[in-house]
Amino acid sequence: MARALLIVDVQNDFTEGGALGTEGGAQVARDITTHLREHAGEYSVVLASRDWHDADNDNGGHFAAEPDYVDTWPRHCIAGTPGADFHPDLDTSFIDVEVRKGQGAPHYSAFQGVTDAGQNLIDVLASRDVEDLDIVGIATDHCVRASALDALEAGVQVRVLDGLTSAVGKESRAAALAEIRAAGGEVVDR
Ligand code: VGL
Repeated sequence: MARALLIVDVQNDFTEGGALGTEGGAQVARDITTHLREHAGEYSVVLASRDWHDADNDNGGHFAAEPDYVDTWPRHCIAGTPGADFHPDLDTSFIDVEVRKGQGAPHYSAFQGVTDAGQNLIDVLASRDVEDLDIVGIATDHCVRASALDALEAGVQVRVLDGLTSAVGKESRAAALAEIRAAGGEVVDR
């Protein structure tokens, strides 16, 4: 039985100063790096996702000029731009497999993403006999939430390391963590 770590969307646009910056996002990048340096040996594979949107369309209604910050958002994580880069304080040398999601679509879950070779994370986990998944990253109440729920749905044991996540809103964060617990996931500090 193997355990994997999934790092969700630790990108410049989701950290302070970015198009959709979450409070504490840059600190999350640093703390995930510390976690990797101390715990990388516990993971058989380290996965990461990036939001990777098209520049020339609204990505399936995901972008809006007057966003509601629930279902519609300002433009963010445009493919190939600095906003879509990993935060510089995340040590990307630990990442074994990367998926990108959201090209022309309002994707939240990392499980909607694919590798450059077209593989999704369910297949990556299955091919490596991973049954336990730790999830960290941004945003707790959106992409971390959706990724955790998809992993649970697929029969993977999920632990969200909440101290290594940052959120868009305080109440939506609490609601997301409750939803993850109700679906069978574990929430721990780190
Ligand atoms: C996210 C809002 C819009 C996230 C992505 O990464 O959690 N949030 N797009």
